[in-house]
Amino acid sequence: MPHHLYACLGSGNCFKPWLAMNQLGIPFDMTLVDVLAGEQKSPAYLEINPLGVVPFMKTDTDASIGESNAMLWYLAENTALMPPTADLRARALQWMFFEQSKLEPFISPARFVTTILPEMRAERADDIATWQTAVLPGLARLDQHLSNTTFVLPSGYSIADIALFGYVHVMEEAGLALADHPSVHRWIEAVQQTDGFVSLQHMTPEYKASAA
Ligand SMILES: N[C@@H](CCC(=O)N[C@@H](CS)C(=O)NCC(=O)O)C(=O)O
Repeated sequence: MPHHLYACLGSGNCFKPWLAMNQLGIPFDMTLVDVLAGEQKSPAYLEINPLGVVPFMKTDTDASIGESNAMLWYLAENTALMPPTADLRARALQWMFFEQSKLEPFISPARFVTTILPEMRAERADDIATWQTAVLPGLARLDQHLSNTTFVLPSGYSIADIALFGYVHVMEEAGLALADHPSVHRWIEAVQQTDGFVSLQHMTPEYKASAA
């Protein structure tokens, strides 16, 4: 059995392992979990992932992996997406933890109530403003870092880029101005030019890595 990804449409976290498997040419199956309908808390899904979130992965050896960035780490083993030295791997992890602590917790909810459920925008206006402000130091740090490097690590495109790309590339859907972060903007375009890149809009169960 190939790897199996449980995911919901439009999610930056789900997009990360999906993109990595596509770019690596790894065959996989995907099951949609309808988060808007609460399917991630259904007894059937909780049997699969007791934490009740997506993404979740069952590997071809039946291992269970939660956390999008852990999936990236697993998938990148022995591939060009894994940085080649111990210090570069540690720096990849540094940026992947940074993504989960300084960027994703703010961009993801702001995007959710701004773009995915826009009917919530008015009632969550204060929260949106708080998230948009809270993410700015992280975006400024990333922009500064990317001002003198093509990709996050000097060794080239890696899982650190994919982890950051998941939510940073949709920052405008969270009401954040990409134009204020010119190096991030340039880096987004560089990621989109990498071999086998497929956009988030293509993330459906029908789209298969083997068809890329
Ligand atoms: N840190 C986790 C975040 C997982 C997460 O919060 N997923 C969201 C969708 S992007 C979810 O399942 N939300 C539904 C819920 O929390 O009930 C990761 O990177 O995989």
